[in-house]
Amino acid sequence: MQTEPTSMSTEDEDHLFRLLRQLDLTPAASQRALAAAVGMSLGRLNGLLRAATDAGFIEVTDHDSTDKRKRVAYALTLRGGSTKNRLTNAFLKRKFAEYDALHAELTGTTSGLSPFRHRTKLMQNNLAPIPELYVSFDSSQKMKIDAADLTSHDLTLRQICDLELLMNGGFNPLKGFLTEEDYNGVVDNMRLADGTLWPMPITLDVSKDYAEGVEIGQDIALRDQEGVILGTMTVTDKWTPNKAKEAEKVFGADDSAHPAVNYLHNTAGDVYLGGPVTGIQQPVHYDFRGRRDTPNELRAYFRKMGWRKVVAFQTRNPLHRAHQELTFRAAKEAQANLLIHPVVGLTKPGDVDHFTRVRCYEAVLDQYPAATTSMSLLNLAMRMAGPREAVWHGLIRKNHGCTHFIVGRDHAGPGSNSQGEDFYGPYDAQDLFREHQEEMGIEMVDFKHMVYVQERAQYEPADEITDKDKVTILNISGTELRRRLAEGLEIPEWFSFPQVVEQLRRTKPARNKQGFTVFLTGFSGSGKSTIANALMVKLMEMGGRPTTLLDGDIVRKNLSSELGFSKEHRDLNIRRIGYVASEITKNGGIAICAPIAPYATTRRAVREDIEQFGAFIEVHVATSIEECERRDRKGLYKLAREGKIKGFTGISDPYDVPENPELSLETENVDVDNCAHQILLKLDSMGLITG
Ligand code: PPS
Repeated sequence: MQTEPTSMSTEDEDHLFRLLRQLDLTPAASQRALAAAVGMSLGRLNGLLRAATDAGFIEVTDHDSTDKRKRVAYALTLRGGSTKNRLTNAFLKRKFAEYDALHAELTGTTSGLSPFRHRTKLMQNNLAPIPELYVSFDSSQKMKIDAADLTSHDLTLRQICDLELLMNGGFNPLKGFLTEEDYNGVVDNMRLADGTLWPMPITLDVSKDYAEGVEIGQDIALRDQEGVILGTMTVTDKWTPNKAKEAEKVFGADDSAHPAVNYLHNTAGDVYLGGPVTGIQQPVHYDFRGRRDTPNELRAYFRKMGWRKVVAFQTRNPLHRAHQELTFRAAKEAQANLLIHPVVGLTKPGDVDHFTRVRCYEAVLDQYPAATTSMSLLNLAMRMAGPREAVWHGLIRKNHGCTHFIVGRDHAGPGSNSQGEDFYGPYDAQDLFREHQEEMGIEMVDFKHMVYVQERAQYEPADEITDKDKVTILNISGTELRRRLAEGLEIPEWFSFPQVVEQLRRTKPARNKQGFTVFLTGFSGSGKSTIANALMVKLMEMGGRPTTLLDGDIVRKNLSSELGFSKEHRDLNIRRIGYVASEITKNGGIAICAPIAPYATTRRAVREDIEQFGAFIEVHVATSIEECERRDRKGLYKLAREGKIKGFTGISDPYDVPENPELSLETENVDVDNCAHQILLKLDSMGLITG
């Protein structure tokens, strides 16, 4: 039976800590070896083992060994694992206080060392290992099995990123998802309950239903999207947050134009759970494995290379020449080595995907002197919180062993709010960082906007150019770059490296090589199928891209044969068409769809699905209902009027006329060939076809 441990003396806590740590390392050691390792008599050890078993920290199992003294093995339970982590921190804190007191006695000053850090005398602050939340490999194997009995929580993509950085020390000093008290402190004044600076709420959001099934004190298993267990959490807090307040305080406005506010209101669960985490294993990454490093791996690398000062560059974009110049200057200014530290977790919706970006970074890395620069990928889920985000990024980089951090113009900016204005001022992030950098223990290298000065053929900070009226200043904005890529236009060498442009063009070919979807909508008998067929033949005559026709009737036969014409079924039918069209578009083909698609909201959803990958051209085949009924090719209107077909579009079921289609076709006095030709002209004007 498990008994709650009563309050323990410091000495008991130290003994328990030593015992749990030792059992985590050598679960099958003999009792004699164990007693020697933890520095106590066999009698005392036996008493402690019994107490730890009663408290549910360890389990004793028979062990198959020829050596009599090794017939039992001890394994940490889930509870033992989290207790070990808690006691480790308490132990370190106490030892540090003792050290600091001794230091003060000898020198008359405090040591200035922070309490939660492991340190070895000869190691520099930023190079010594930092605490992780993982248990040993042996314990993790056992915990994986024990956790089968726990309630599971399937982590979202954002939570997986957060958990990885919690477990590997990237979010040090956090030891788990925030408790309510810590959360309130972070939201209100960027501080945990104990006063430590921490600007970003790292919370485990869950649905109301899930939260109802979880009790305070319960351990839950944290699993990735394939069900693999990554860690456990002891739930100490459960509360319903005030999301509007969180949005105002953390992101500056409760405005859903901000991607993180949108996430908060429309994706995140309504209830937050908090509590300490015990790490079992890191999330698996199949891509760029050699380029991913934990904080301790990077610290070890810096130690090995003898890098004492390291300046980190955070980015979520491909690197162009301006970035290279900026990072060179930063390294020179800080007299430090350079770490390119791009985010590959979650960035701003619409960003260049991380696969392409990493290929771009790898191409640019050759442009840096190898001995001075390194690159590592950070699996962070960004929030685009500008100033607070900059401070958060700084703390994360400090945990990764960096001494300096570059903050440029509009750091982690989310773009414009719903009034079309920027959420934050361009240098707000630098101001907030500056205010806190001493306390953070990482120095900012601030940069103003870099522009190209043609006459001097070099990049310079915009505010340092004193002869602005005598020189030609060149700059290509992000929007302009996207336009040039989309239209296959030249991207000058002064702006980027040819290898980077090549990678970007591979992922986003010019519009006339990208896939797209033509989506014809209109009443039954309006002429959608006939026009769609003519268009397909014309596109096939031109050649170049595979073309697929997803006509209403064809789809209903091959893809949606079980569906009828209720609103629910029509929506499902259109979403299926949208899914297939988005796959075709993604893979560079042309999809021509011709369903009635009577509801505007469903058409909008399909548009959003497709526009991630290529253009969506909505064509309203605007034949009037009277004309369709007059034609009545299939005799269905007659049956609908007689009430023999229920819910017939235009007769007894609604049709939302498209408000802003890319093209509207009058068909009543125009032949099919001309209608198809009008679509071709539209495609040409959008740069989707040539000639
Ligand atoms: S929807 O609403 O977009 O899912 O409809 P769709 O799949 O395009 O419909 C294809 C054809 O089904 C016939 N039909 C009906 N249409 C509308 N309402 C009702 N109740 C109905 N029942 C059968 C109709 O011939 C559609 O014809 P076309 O000419 O292909 O649009």
